[in-house]
Amino acid sequence: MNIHAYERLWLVASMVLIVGFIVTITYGTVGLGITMVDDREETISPDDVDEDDRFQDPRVEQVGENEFEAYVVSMTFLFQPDPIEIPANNEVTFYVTSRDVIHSFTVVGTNTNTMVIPGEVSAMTVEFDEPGEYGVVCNEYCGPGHHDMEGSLIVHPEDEYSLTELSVDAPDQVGPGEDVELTISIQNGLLEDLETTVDVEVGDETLEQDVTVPGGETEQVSVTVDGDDLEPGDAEWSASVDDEVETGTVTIGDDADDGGDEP
Ligand SMILES: [Cu+2]
Repeated sequence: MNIHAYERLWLVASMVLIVGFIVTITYGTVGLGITMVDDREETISPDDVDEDDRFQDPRVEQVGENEFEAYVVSMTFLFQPDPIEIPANNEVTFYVTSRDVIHSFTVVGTNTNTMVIPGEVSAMTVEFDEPGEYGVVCNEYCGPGHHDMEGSLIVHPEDEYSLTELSVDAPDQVGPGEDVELTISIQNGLLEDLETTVDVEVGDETLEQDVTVPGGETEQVSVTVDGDDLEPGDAEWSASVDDEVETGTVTIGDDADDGGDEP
């Protein structure tokens, strides 16, 4: 059978196109690692997000030497936690769920992007090489505040990353000349030990104390400031560990409200 040269050319060209389409679709579905949000992860009722161990306290956790997990809750019109803070050059698995309607969790300028469906947990493992601040947006229309739904993801250089939390128990008031005692709890969320210094200021007095907090544990430090060194009146106090700071005020001497006459 004689086929005209042009006819043959078009036949070949259309075959190439069809093969090209199949190759690109296959690459898009398999090669790029794009998956559907499905039931492989445990499901969760949107009403029970507050009682769920994973999501009642949205957070980042270290689970292995270079492995972290981030539990993120999205809702109209925000993400929790905000900001999300992770270390660079470590594997981070994000688990994201929704409290209300369909959202997305999209880290701007990266291919970290997932749909977030109420009742489902979206999971994806990523590693950021570039420290910096990235925007997190929702790209599924979720209501009138959708355009304001944004969060941020801060990628810290690996050696500057910490998961330290500080809480301070301090008196509101002490009698004249009495010592002021601050009880400082330092929680170390990393698996490695934290060797650091607690800096305490009460009024004009400053004190510091070295502390080692084992990985995953909380250590309490008590710091006492001699009451004789403090002026009567309101004194500001602060306690800091690395970048974490807690502040407050303690009244030294008699409360001005209890009728005492000022000299
Ligand atoms: Cu939205």
